[in-house]
Amino acid sequence: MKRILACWMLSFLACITCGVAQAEKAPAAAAAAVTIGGEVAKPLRLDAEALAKHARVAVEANDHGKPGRWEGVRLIDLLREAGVPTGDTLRGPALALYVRIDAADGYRAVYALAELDAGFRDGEVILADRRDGKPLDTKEGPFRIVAPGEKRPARWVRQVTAIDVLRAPAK
Ligand SMILES: Nc1nc2c(c(=O)[nH]1)N[C@H]1C(S)=C(S)[C@@H](COP(=O)(O)O)O[C@H]1N2
Ligand SMILES: [Mo]
Repeated sequence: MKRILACWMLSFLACITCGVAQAEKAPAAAAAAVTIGGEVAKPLRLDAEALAKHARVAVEANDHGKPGRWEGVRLIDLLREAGVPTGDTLRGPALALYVRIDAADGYRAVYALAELDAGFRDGEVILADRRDGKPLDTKEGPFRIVAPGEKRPARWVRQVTAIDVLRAPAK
């Protein structure tokens, strides 16, 4: 009888600890991904593993006069994977599309889709996950937009959670 009781108590304790551990893990796992949605053919949820499958690029830029080297993936490559028109197909009605970047703290900024496409502009806008060889810290990451061509880093959205393609409404 004693044995049965001890066994029951052990499994009860194991259950509780396991439950607590999972509850603690859940928010961190949810934050470590970026969704791509809105007017896209194929909505995506990108975590570090999914991002690693894309071509990596490195950009050098100044953040308030402080030089840095960020690594990540071109935003336009992610949008293309989501089925958004890019390159030669980015024409006509697609020029009314814009991209809203949302952050965990409620901050948001937009880019016109054409601003992100190499057929229109130089200067790659990237979704960065590393700075100076290290993963981004919690204030900046895990994912941040870096747009080296900008004179001020105000659209370099930190803690990116969602990227949505929207259409400017008709007048
Ligand atoms: N999530 C988020 N990203 C943000 C901001 C913010 O308040 N929240 N501020 C922006 C502004 S106005 C600037 S100047 C830069 C500042 O970046 P830093 O904190 O790395 O210097 O981040 C931009 N990205
Ligand atoms: Mo700013």
